[in-house]
Amino acid sequence: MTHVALTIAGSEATGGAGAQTDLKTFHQLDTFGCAALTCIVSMDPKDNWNHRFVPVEPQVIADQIEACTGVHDIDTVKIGMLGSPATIDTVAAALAEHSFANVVLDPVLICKGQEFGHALDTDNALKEKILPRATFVTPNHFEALALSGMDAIESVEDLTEAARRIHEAYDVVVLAKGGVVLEGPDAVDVFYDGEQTVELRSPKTGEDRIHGAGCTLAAAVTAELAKGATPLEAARTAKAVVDSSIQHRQSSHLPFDAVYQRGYQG
Ligand code: PXL
Repeated sequence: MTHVALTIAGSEATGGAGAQTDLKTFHQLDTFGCAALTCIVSMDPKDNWNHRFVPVEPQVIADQIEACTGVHDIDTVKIGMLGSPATIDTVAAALAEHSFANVVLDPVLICKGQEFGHALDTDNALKEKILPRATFVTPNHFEALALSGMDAIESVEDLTEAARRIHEAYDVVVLAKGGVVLEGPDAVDVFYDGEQTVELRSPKTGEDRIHGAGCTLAAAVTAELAKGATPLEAARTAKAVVDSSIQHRQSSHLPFDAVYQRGYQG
């Protein structure tokens, strides 16, 4: 029987990030993916690809989660972009109702082209209502600063300290991503589960950010947990999936390339 993974995330129409990317990642990792959309993002070619953001009605989000959980036995979910306090309330209520074994949170506070103020709006609600229900969180550099309360993260040691603080504050497994922000030849992620600290490294493929890398990492963790992997195994596989998806990246008219999961062989 194929394992099922649910993503509760936004649609990024062009296929580079969000629920589209989550479903491709689930598929590549042999899990049956389903998706409850929280918002519709349409990047604007006439406005420097900034995000046009339309939230999905709270009741429609609840209905989608009800459909997915009614149709399938689901114990592992991924949460991506939520984008508004009303959406956060709806998703928090669904998490309370279903008590999924694994809740993987990509704490999307801001993404390429998004207005800073808009992301700040949801910041506190996410910390207050979603993070306490997460079991695994995958902050990037910016999100690790916001969630740890640290002033700067400039080294792998700082990133490790951030992962520890986030674990302590929210009792979650943390996979903190250094990405291209930390200097050095490698892209370093730090895994911390309260006992083990593990640095996951791969050579940087360039100094540019790749669209959808964060979504892919969290989705791959989700797929692996759904199949029964331990959190550390899931993190290791996810790092390899992101690496491969960056190698096989898709270029387009956007100023940045997007991940493509197709090449990952496992
Ligand atoms: O990469 C973060 C992200 C997540 N979800 C949606 C997005 C983006 C960035 O564009 O549009 C829907």
